[in-house]
Formats: sequence, C-alpha cells, structure tokens
Amino acid sequence: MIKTYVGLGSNLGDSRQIMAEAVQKMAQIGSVQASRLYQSPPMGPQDQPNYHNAVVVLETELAPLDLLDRLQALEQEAGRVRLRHWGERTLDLDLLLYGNEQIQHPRLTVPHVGVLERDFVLLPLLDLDADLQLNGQSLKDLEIVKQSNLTVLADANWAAL
Ligand code: A4P
Ligand code: MG
Repeated sequence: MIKTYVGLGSNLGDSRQIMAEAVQKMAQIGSVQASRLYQSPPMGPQDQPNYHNAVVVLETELAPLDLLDRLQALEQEAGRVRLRHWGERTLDLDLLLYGNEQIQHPRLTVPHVGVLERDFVLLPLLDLDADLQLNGQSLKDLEIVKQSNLTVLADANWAAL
C-alpha cells in the first residue's frame, strides 16, 4: 500500500457536492480520509469565484499513472469544464504526493508543482498529518502556513464517507 495525497479544487457548480461525490468514488480505489473543507480566494485570474479546496489521503495499490488515469476519469465524470489555465473549473484533482517518490513524466510530476507555495494545499495536508515533511522541510513551519487565513467551511466529515 502506498500513501498518496490528492488535492481537490472546485469553483463552478455545487462544489461541495461535486467534491464529496469524488471522495466517495475514491473510496472504491483504496482507503480514504478527508481533510477539512476550505474556501480560498482564486490563485490566477481574479475574475472567477472563490474555490472550495480540500485534500484526501488515499492508500492504494495503484501505480502512479494508473492512479492519474482514475483521477482524470473522476474529473470527467464530474462534467469537468475548464475554460482557461488557472481558471474556473468544476473539479480539479491533483496528485500531490505518492509515497516519497519523485516522478518526472510527460503526464505526471510528483510532488505536484506548487505544493509548497499554496496555502489551500498546505493547510489541508496538515489536517491529515501535522508532522508532514517534504524534501526534509517540515510543512507546518512554512511562513505561508503561519500567515494563512483560509476560511474553514466544514469539518472533516463534509465528504460523508
Ligand atoms: N499533471 C502533471 N502532474 C500532475 C499531477 N501531479 N497531478 C498533468 C495531476 N495532473 C498532473 O492539468 C494539466 C495536466 O497536468 C494533466 O493533463 C496532467 O497530465 P489540468 O488539471 O488539466 O490543468 P490545470 O489544472 O489548468 O493546470 P495546473 O497547472 O494543473 O493548474 P493547478 O496547479 O491545478 O491550479 N485557486 C485556488 N484558490 N484553489 C485552487 O484549487 N487551482 C488552480 C489550478 C488555479 N487557482 C486555484 C486553484
Ligand atoms: Mg490540475
């Protein structure tokens, strides 16, 4: 079993419902636990709605590219609309971490680029493992974590697993 972390983001449609359904489907791939649910201002174009963000820890036997295939299928099932780079979308699933592996593949970069710069990824990651480290860096000690003021929308039971 590999411990993987998957980031969820949505700012179109009924985001909470769309994300909860995706988490429930992920529970068919392996064991799943969800972070709290957050609201965050958009990174990128500012003329788009706020995002819902969360992270799940998923323990799975799937190989990295097989897992990516499954995540992309879930994005499609959510009727994924993506209008522009860093723009609004119904569901975005990012494979943040896959065990301790470093992966450089045309379709897959792990750790996901930007993990260390995005509070909407770091805070939910820390919900799941308060002592999580990346490249020897303790995430809870990052300045961006200490300064973040994301809104918590719901406790970890939002996905109703
Ligand atoms: N890909 C490579 N590595 C990965 C990975 N680790 N996980 C490839 C998932 N996919 C990965 O992704 C484009 C390609 O990246 C995929 O085909 C896959 O093979 P995409 O999701 O179609 O493109 P994108 O999401 O528009 O671009 P990108 O760069 O992935 O954007 P991000 O980083 O996902 O950011 N603001 C807030 N507040 N919250 C958000 O969640 N999200 C974004 C999108 C912008 N602003 C946001 C948020
Ligand atoms: Mg993405």
